[in-house]
Amino acid sequence: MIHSRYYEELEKYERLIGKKNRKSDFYNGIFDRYENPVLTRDHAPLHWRYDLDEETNPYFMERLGVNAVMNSGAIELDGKFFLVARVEGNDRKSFFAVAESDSGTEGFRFWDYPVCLPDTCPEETNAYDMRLTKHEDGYIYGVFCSESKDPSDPDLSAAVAQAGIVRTKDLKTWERLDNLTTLRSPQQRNVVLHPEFVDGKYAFYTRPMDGFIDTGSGGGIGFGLCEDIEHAVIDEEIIISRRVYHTLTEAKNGAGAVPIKGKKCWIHIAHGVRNTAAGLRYVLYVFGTDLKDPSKLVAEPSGVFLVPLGKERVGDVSNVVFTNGAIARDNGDVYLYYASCDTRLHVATTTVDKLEDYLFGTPRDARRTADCVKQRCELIDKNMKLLH
Ligand code: M1P
Repeated sequence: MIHSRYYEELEKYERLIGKKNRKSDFYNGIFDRYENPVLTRDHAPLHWRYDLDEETNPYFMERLGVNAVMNSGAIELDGKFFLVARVEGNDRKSFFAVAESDSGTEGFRFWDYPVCLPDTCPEETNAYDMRLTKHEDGYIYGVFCSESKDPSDPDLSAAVAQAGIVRTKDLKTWERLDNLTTLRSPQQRNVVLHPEFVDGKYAFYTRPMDGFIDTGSGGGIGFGLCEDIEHAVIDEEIIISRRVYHTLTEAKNGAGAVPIKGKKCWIHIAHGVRNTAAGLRYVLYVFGTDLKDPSKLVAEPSGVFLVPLGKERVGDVSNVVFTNGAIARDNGDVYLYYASCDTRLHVATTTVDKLEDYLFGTPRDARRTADCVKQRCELIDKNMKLLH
């Protein structure tokens, strides 16, 4: 028999899913934030967490709790919004699960079962942060981090990050392909597949790194081509968004959402990391690349795009915002899904036109205080003329 407490919890759950989400009063002219997160640990269905049977679970205890719901790939299919979320169990293992909504800003509901990917990598301990690419070859690809223990290092936390690749047509049946091999970089995380062929080849944004945490000699976000997606191998990775001293990318950076095709450029929403006395701080930034040659940087506005604010600053890994999914609709509306502190998922909305105005209208980083203050004084001078 179903435990009576289930019905009480179900009512709370349905209230949460049905909660309206409004734009918050945050303003910067670039994007709108929303009052509530779109996915949290409480959005995980009760039947994933509890044994509902009164006989085997007399205290109606969570048997397999969910700790966090965060970094999600995003895709629009037949006018609906789908997220492939990173769900982290109480056991620290992450898995993927599809949540869908009609509006994109509220009402996300998980499907009954999480995604069960073909288990082809016995050494893989953890899988997370899937980017979903609707590729012009007709498949939807999921590229994610496949993490395993580093067998060559006795340190218990020594791990290896690789890019796992799967594909599907319906988010239900998934085919696993070989992990990406990058001949010149021992580890990879934050790998994104470009939606179009480039020179007749599959194009990936990579993040070359020497170690699991530190990117070491990895200079930033890379770009590489491969012939065969089923056995993807990249030889050369060229750096397209560099790490730079005393900027938001100083410690590391990584590709985020699948780039959005604008009118003037490919729009990339990525993350940058710097080190502080309070630990690593992750923020989002935006850059643009050439429509014909997506490896060529054409717009690099100065500074941060989206940072953790207010309640977003606190969570399991504080001072972090991270994105691996955005949806750009045919009418130009953009839904950016970003997680805060590896704990919950939010949405911000904007448009392709606004993003391009931001990309080409925001000054570049002047790199030195003296030049930055000059840049600001020029803006003030211009405004003073208007104001007086
Ligand atoms: O904890 C913050 C983020 O850390 C990693 O990003 P990066 O590889 O750039 O350090 C990722 O594991 C990501 O999942 C996480 O949100």
